[in-house]
Amino acid sequence: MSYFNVQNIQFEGRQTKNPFAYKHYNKSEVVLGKTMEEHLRIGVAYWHTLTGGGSDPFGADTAIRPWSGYSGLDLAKVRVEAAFEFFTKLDIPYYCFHDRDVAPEGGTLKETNQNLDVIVAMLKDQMKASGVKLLWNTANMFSNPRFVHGAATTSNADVYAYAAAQVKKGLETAVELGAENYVFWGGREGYESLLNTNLELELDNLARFYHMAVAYAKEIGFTGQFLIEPKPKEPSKHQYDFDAATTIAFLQKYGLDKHFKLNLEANHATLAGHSFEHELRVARINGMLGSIDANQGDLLLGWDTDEFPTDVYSVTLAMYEILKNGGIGSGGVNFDAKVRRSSFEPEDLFHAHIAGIDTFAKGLKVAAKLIEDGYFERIVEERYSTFASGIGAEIIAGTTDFHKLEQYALANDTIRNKSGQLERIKAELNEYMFSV
Ligand code: XLS
Ligand code: NI
Ligand code: NI
Repeated sequence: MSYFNVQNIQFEGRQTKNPFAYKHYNKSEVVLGKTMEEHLRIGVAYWHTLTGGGSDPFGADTAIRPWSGYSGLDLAKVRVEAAFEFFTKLDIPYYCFHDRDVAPEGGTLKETNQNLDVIVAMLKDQMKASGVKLLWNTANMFSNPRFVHGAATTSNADVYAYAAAQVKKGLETAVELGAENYVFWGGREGYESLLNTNLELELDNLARFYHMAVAYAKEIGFTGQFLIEPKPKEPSKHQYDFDAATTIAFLQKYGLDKHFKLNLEANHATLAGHSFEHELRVARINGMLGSIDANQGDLLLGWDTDEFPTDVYSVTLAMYEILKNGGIGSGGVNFDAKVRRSSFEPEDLFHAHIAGIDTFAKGLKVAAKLIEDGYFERIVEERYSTFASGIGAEIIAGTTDFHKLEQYALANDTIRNKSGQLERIKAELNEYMFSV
């Protein structure tokens, strides 16, 4: 049985006119000592590609899918088969899911868990047969109305307990399927108004929740990496894990920083008023860069549009951060991205992933060349050269104080700044992108 009328996607290089082929992603090509497949660790997001149907707040689903026409657990089963055909045809190594993407909720928590068990058993068989692995799973604690006030930051202890039970099951699922990471994204972990919110209690409870997750992971032998995915807003008006810096400070305050890293998403960065590379840099210099959700937003729209990433410029700078991090570790490049509502045919799912994957392959190659040439390293070394000797070296060595620095400044009447030369740098960066 075949669900997609598309051949296996293979690398054909830049000359090909075949839209169902990779032009840059050559999985076995070695770049800086590792294959592209090992560098990128590409994953497909189940929710957008298998579960989502194109609805928006103003209109119904538009997507034509091979599984349209099924419902309930039957739909979930057909999706699993279609999913693995899709992953295999794309020839990518990973996928990611929320519990509720793969299996429907039942009437009670017990029934819901039973539904999940049926599907997880199928996923396990399919993973074994195909070799496709689970990059991460997570719990959807935002769609069901019970989470109206949050999950681990709810005002209702019964909901808190339900959320804990859900994550407990999620961690068991992670062990069962050999997930390499487990993600927390707190869509409803935030607040609407301070007028009725105990901000301190909610944050303390969130930390308690994470500590209990860490303890349970240890208890059941889950050795994957815990990840938190920051986002500033949507659906919450103010989300607690606002951005990388806020999340790192939270983890440090509550003694959780050794147990967690960050899963950073491009469109969440831009919603927080940052570039993607800013978020990656902040995580990297704090040893917290765990994984990425690859997508892009629209500068003309103020929400999480989750478009497939096609911006070579941004992706090159993101890949530069990942390479400087020494790689993405147990994380990967998860395409948390959806086809546009008007791209409703099944083939569009292939075009979208090919576009995103080729953009990352190109970004990887350009970033590798920049690193080989020591391009940014030279710029930065030169720009900060005043800290390499003289008074600057003393500042770095920690052998100065305000008295000494005042003495130096009083005797130094000729401060000379140099140009930052940003325009020249951008022109040269363009040349790297055109030529690699
Ligand atoms: C939503 C988030 C979500 C997480 C997983 O904006 O990106 O999809 O990646 O819960
Ligand atoms: Ni995401
Ligand atoms: Ni998102």
